Amino acid sequence: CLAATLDHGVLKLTLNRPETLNAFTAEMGRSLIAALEVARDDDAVRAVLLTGAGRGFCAGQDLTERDPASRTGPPDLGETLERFYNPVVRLIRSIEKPVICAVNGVAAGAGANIALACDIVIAANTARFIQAFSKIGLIPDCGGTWTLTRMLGEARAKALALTAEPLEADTAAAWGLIWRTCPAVDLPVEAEALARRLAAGPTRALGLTKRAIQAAGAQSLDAQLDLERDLQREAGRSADHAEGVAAFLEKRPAQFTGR
Ligand code: LHQ
Repeated sequence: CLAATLDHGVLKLTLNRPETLNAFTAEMGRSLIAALEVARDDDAVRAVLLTGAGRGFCAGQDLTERDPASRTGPPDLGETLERFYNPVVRLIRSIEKPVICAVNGVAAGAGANIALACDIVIAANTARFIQAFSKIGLIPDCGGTWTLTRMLGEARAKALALTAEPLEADTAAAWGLIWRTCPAVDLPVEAEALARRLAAGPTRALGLTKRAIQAAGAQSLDAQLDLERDLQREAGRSADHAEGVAAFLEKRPAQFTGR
């Protein structure tokens, strides 16, 4: 249910249950967590590319799968989030490498919000984002209430979440919810090219950049200047910084190693 390949430093993870638009199962959750832990720990991985097989990206939780422990009563969805979904979102945000999401088709419920947790989202212009939760009496999860509010403001966040109306990918890009769209046929090639370019980059600096930008929303400019000082000190000591400057002075392309 999850295909993983490592090529040119890009760990490509493909949600692979196309007959259900890649709806999430417990097995898929466990596999995704394990793959993201590899991405975090293995130096050979310098970027992650998450996408879906078939015509959809991910339709959220597989609504046919019930937790066996809850057959006799209502399910404990808090437990489901803590076991499967929250670790995925926490990993995406804390891996200090670029995590790119190529949204190839509809992204609904948890599928939408896992996509939006990624660092760079590029979507097929045929894709849609649906906060489907209210249709089944739930609230947005996987950080959706946080992500949507930060990226769009309360007015759009609330309207999307309360109505569950689909948001076209082009509108999502115009609103600043995702980076950009491209024609659906071009998405695999464009996303792969972007992921490879980032995987060939100065991984340490990219990871520290991610950390700094994520910290920015929660602190003052003064504190952020302190953080930039500390992280720039660290970046300045990296082999890739030395290589970047040497390459510039020698008028040649830099050969970054990720260290
Ligand atoms: C599906 C699903 C699906 C199973 C399509 N499950 N089969 C929830 C609970 C627990 C803990 C944590 O968090 C969450 C978070 C959530 O994610 S809640 C939100 C769950 N997702 C949804 O409510 C979305 C349900 N799906 C849809 O509304 C539609 O399928 C969308 C709008 C995504 C796509 O519509 P269409 O393009 O018209 O496709 P379709 O509906 O015909 O779906 C294709 C097949 O995929 C179909 O099966 P079939 O055998 O009839 O061909 C669907 O039953 C199946 N499928 N989503 N979540």
